[in-house]
Amino acid sequence: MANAKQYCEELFQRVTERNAHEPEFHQAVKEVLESLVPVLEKRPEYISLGIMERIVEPERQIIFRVPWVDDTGKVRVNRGFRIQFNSAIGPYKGGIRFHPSVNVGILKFLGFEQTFKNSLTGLPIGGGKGGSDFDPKGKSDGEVMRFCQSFMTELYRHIGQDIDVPAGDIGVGGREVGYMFGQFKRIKNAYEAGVLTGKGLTFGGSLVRTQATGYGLVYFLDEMLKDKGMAIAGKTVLVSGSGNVSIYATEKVQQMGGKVVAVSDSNGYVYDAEGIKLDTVKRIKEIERGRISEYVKAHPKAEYHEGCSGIWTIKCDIALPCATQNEIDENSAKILVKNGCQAVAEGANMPTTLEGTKVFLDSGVLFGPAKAANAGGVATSALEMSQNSMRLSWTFEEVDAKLKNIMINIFKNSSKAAEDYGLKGNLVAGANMAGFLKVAEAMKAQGLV
Ligand code: NDP
Ligand code: 2IT
Repeated sequence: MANAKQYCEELFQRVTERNAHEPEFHQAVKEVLESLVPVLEKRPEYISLGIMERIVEPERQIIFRVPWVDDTGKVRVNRGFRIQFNSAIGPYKGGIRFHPSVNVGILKFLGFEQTFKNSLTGLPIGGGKGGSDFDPKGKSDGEVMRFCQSFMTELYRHIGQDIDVPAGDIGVGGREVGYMFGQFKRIKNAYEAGVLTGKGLTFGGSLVRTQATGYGLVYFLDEMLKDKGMAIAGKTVLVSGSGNVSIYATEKVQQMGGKVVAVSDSNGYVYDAEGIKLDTVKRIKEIERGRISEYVKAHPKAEYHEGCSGIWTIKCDIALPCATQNEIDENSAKILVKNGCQAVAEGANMPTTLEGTKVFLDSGVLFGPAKAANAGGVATSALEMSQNSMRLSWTFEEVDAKLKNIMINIFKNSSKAAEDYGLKGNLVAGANMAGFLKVAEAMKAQGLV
């Protein structure tokens, strides 16, 4: 093939035309295609076999109506989605997001990223993502349950432990997974435990799954730092968000001797110079489902500021974006670099814009991209599926050791791929290449499907 770079540029152009009004999907595809040019120069058969055209096109996209009744008796209608992106290496696997911003473009970017991330884990899971524009904020437990039941009443026909295995993401945690599992079991009249992951520990859930994304992120960060003779102990850390990923990233940083001085939510951020008291954050977010502004009531010396991007103006050694996509733009990246930030590891999916990523890479900041750094969550989901198939449960220590090992391997494989293609130290390119190669080989072997 004459020119891999030109091929990728033309393919990207077609992707933007065929998927108009989906800027997040374009962003995710652009980064991957740019990274893969050196691979395609060496392996032109991936172009001639149509692997590239197929890898940017979801295998199946499902969109459905979700009607439910709120506590006042009013009928509400939301939209449900499942994007079954790629099943070359295993059943579709990926979370469900409930957030008012959810649309097909957001879920396509997430499903696309998930395909490469899941490949990087080394486990047999394909890529998928789903969700709804339902907003769980301010809803009663009864409303959330009725919504989840209605959502599953449509979704159940598309999923299964060997077909597609959803889990949590923004707005979907143990409560929602429990309600969805209950409805699935009732409709199917079968106990198919492996159809969803992130389940409660009393009905097939795995130890460590709750902590896995945050813990895995910090294990990855630790590898990245150790490779340069650095350590987490003694470092000042910013962790955006205050949900599942943020809370358990904070917990692991603290266990390893780092000092987390700020967390946030979509309204604002809290700065606690003495170090964030995680018990307070857990009470506010996991139990009361409240706002992070309430933190200062318990700790009056801490400061609360409106506006979530302000967190990146605080001086730090390490930044862990764990809230949502595009939360660090070029300007925030420049401020972080100017203030001496040495490492960034992405807990959220695509939290840094392409321009922001360039700032970090050009400045020599150690940068762990989401696909690699946050893969611990889905990896532990795959371990949950294994335990469900075996009808066994491993101990906390066993699962945690497997998670750590997986994160070390993801770091090694991403670093090696970058080095193999002359881009030593560029984990963005390395993760994209290593994740892609396994999927591409499987697609090649399976023929034109
Ligand atoms: P949660 O719903 O538990 O927490 C999300 C946090 O991010 C909340 O603090 C929320 O604030 C904040 N947030 C959400 N949307 C926005 C927004 N548009 N602007 C600013 N802040 C926002 O979700 P998770 O912790 O599970 O997910 C966080 C990120 O990690 C997502 O990008 C997700 O895709 C990714 N991820 C999650 C995994 C998992 O296992 N859960 C695995 C891998 C990645 P508020 O409460 O105000 O909305
Ligand atoms: O983005 C992600 O990797 C997740 N939300 C977790 C997916 C999963 O299937 O555990």
